[in-house]
Amino acid sequence: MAFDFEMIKAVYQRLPERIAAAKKVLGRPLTLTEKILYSHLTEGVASKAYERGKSYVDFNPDRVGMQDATAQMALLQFMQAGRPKVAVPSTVHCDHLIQAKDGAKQDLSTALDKNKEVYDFLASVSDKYGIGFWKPGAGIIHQVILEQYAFPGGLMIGTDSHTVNAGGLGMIAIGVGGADACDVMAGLPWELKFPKMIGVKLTGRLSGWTSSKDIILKVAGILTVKGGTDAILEYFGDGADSLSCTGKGTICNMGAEIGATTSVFCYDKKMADYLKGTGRTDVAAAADEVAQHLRGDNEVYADPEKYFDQVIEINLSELEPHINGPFTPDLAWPISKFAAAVKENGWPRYFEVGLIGSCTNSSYEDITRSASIAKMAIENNLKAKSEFTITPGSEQVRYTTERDGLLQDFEKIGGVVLANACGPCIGQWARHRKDGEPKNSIITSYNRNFAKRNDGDPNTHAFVASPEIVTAMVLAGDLCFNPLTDTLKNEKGQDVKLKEPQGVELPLKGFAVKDSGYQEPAKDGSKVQVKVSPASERLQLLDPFPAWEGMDLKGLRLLIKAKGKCTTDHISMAGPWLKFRGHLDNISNNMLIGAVNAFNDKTDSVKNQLTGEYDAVPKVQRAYKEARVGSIVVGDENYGEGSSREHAAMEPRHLGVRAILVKSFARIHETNLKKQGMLALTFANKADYDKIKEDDTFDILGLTEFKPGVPLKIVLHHVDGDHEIITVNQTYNENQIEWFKAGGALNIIRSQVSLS
Ligand code: MIC
Ligand code: SF4
Repeated sequence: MAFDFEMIKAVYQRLPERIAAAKKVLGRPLTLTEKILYSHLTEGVASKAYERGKSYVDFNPDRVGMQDATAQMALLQFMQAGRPKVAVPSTVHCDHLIQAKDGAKQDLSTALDKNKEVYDFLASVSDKYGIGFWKPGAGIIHQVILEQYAFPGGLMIGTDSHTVNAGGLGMIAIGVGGADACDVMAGLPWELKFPKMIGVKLTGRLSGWTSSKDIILKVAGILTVKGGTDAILEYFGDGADSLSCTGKGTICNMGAEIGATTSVFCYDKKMADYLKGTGRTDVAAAADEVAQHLRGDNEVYADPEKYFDQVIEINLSELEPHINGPFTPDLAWPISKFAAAVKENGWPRYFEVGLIGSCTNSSYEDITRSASIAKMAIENNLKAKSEFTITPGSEQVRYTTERDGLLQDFEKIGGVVLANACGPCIGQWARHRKDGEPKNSIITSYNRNFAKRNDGDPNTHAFVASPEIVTAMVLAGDLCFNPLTDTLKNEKGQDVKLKEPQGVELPLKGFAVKDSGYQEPAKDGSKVQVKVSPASERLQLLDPFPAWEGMDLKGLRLLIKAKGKCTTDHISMAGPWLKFRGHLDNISNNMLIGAVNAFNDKTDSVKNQLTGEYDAVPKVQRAYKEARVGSIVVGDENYGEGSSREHAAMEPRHLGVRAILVKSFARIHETNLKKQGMLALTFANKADYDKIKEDDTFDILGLTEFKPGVPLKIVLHHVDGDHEIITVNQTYNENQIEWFKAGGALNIIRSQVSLS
């Protein structure tokens, strides 16, 4: 498999010089984050120190990863950039579009049939432009990237928020929108606000029931869903070095849930072992040669408060297993307190499904630890009391764990092995609901648990835990069961106390796979035809968005004032809508249908100011578009949290929303809005959110003098004839202002290509 050894060697060759230069400009020892970022500057060797959390900096990433649900839009944009081939190694992974229903084999064959048009498009686009293609069933993007491509000291971007998983292999890996990926594939620099740095010192050792997942569940509880915004988490300490490479990956993966730009671990023996175990002995040897550059400097870790913006310390020896939820991944409960919380809050105690696996937790170690519990169950006449599903992260893991008899252990207690794909994690789940109470619970080893995410049902309370805890819980079917202290009754009426799970980090007989599902692109793609039928419901070529009209925006109507959590799942729901990810007009029919209207507490019901009637959000916006009336969306804190899907920015752009005004943004979503030529604004005074009335009209002033760092003004015209002026902040730099003026970043690339 092509893992670009030459490229990796070139990165390692320039590391020493670039790191030495960065040390000179900063005049102090460096964190690992700084070493990797400064050695990937577009300007080459560092000429100055960048301000953390402020300076926008251009980088050259080494690689791009795309999953099928976001790759469609990324590649539709790339096709417009006019380049014959991608400028950096890139891959597409078909993982999001496979629905879980009957089990791996049947579900995969249904998906191949149903999504044929999209898979054919992605395969041919990849073939044409030199992009590696991982077929449906090959695995989930982040697991495959960890196994095949990630390398210590590298910088990559990916069109999925959990791209950060590769931090487990010492890479700075960052989730972005498709437009960013398009720029990098077109050979342009990639811009990022230089991050702040949060140091996480791990001491002690994990033992017993506690696993790596519990570290990130704990960190999420400490930092909350916003606490990592614009920051990179760097893990260090002897506790960090003691974790398996895939365990490190789990921690980095779920770092997306605290809004972190990414998370990273230092190169160590565990990473070397994983590289060797996955057939990359030469990468391990090359990394060993520059090992001191692939870790932060010792002085930094000896006195972390001096170098990081914030330091968190966790003693692994004292860490309890955690269960987080419901409805938000940062509601963290140590298992000893969880049963009481379930009872106090009246959460449905007897859960219907336990789901393990996903890109977060499907390593060989995860599967062996969970299977050790399944084995104990078999030996003690215990069976799953709820439904139980297992999602392997890649064909390599699936093949190997089947060879080693582990998947069979799950099946023996009632488990169903699903396809190597996202499945229920992204709402691709034909869930078998029993009749009964609508209010219900599920428990997963995934990373996100927003309302409606897994099955589209707002009554489903989803909880997140490690796969071994989920497996143990499944034997009880009861959220109040604590495997550390409680016993289970088996089929013979005997009390059984589970022993601690046992795992193996890497397969003793090595990994194996028969058909990994990889397809190499054509050497010369110039003759390859990319076909998109004009009649397609699932794919639509993009038309450029119109440029800014050169004046302040006046007379805008309020589309919705969203109240509370408004994640990308609320703005552009996944599940059944994933099928329209390549068709902007069709997917726009889901725009903001999950957001709660602050004026009536309903979802998908807003006032059409032209008729005075309440109607569905996309319908009302289409009416404004037709009447050529611009509109504005108002939101709460951390608006756009979660996914990297740029559809959440493109849909409002396509339907004629002009500005999104919120208390605060999640990083990727804010950038996505800017890229698409939208105005992403925040209240200078958060209390002004309360001034927005349902029937207001809005003028946005100051656009003709749009400058970095200068706030804009918005006039609120109330229906009683009064008006108020509020100040709104913006974080656009010079470049981003040009995107706004041109009507989107892609319009600029396109004009550059036509000039050259
Ligand atoms: C997710 O976990 O929410 C997704 C689905 O992987 C998204 C990407 C998408 O919406 O396609 C993500 O995390 O970025
Ligand atoms: Fe897929 Fe879920 Fe991972 Fe997103 S978080 S990539 S949907 S498995």
